[in-house]
Amino acid sequence: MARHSISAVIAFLCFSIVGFARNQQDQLYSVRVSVSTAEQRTEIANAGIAIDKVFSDSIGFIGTKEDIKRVEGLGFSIKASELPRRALDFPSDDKNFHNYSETVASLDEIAKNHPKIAQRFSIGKSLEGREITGIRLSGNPSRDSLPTAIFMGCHHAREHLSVEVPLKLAEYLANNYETDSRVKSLLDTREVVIVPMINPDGAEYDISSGSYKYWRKNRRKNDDGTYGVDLNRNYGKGFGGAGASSSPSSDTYHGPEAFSEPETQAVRDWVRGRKKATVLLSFHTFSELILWPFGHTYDQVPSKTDQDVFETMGKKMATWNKYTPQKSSELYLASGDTTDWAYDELKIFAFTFELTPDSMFGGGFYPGAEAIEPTFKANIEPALYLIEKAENPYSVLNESVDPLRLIP
Ligand code: 0X9
Ligand code: ZN
Repeated sequence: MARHSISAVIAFLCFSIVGFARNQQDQLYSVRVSVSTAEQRTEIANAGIAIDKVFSDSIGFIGTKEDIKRVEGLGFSIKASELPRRALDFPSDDKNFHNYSETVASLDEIAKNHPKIAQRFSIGKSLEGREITGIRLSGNPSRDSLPTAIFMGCHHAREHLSVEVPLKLAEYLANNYETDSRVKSLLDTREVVIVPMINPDGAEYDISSGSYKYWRKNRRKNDDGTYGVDLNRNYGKGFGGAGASSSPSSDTYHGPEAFSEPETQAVRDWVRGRKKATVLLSFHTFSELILWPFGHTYDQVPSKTDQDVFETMGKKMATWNKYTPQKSSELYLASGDTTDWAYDELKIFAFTFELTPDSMFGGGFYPGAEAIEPTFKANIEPALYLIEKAENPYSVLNESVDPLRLIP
């Protein structure tokens, strides 16, 4: 491929991020590569790199020496700095983040305190046998055909903030049901299902040594002895295509086949069972983006009407959280993610939010517990909007229709 002459490479400062090697012995680097087009970024994604941040003239990722060599081998120049080791215990320094058992306990607590509207459920077990658990919220729990909004977090282990936001959303909806007429009318006419930790094995592994490991994937032991499948490359649409790696050691390893992993199988079967699911939001971190399908191709979704719905909803939600709204492929191609599958197979209007911070300078994957509350607050309105629009997402194309009037 073309060789790229790099003029401006910005030294990457990683003062607020921490790390141990992902396979214990490997030093990790924070890497900046000067690239400016989606095609160049896809070329890097195709080399098995998990791009964390896209700037107008560069991208950032976290990787090993081998990752750096692969990118240099493509002709790109890089600037890398070692990630320092700094003990950042979880849950001591970051004790307000929820580990797996605390997440389950929080969901149990919500269900216990609000038995009429909240029930905890499991969608299946992770590879290491943890229940992948969620909560169903509805003022009409006996009706099983209500329009359904689905929220998920933590496909990627190190993205701990993506657990906190859906967890807080569950608390917010449950706590405000009796007192907030908007929340009450939404829950009385809809079902909200929230699964905050899709990848519990990875999330637990990331915090298992008292230092964050920058772990992304699940904990599959691959045939070559490396660990992990990227769950957000393991879904069925476009599986194995651009921006997904066939190399098991890669952070974007797609796995041996679509839905090879118990975690994605569980999501697939559970989402298929939500017969009236119309909207879905998969929380990730970071970069402050609102993304919609397709991500595995530069092509638009086949329906121009659906494309308009995605764009209208995405841009509307951005007015509240101030994130950048865009079609996923404008960033770089990535195949086999949740949203492309959910839209393609089930025509669910499925979004990815890349939460706070905006960049590595705000702490990257580990922004600190002080990020939890403001990030949640910024995303309340977008979440309520999605729940409102679950009744009829196409109503967004006619702004004169007040969505609350559509509630039967
Ligand atoms: O690469 C991903 O899976 C997501 N970014 S992250 O930094 N959280 O890993 C973005 C997925 C967006 N979808 C596509 N670009 N297809
Ligand atoms: Zn992610």
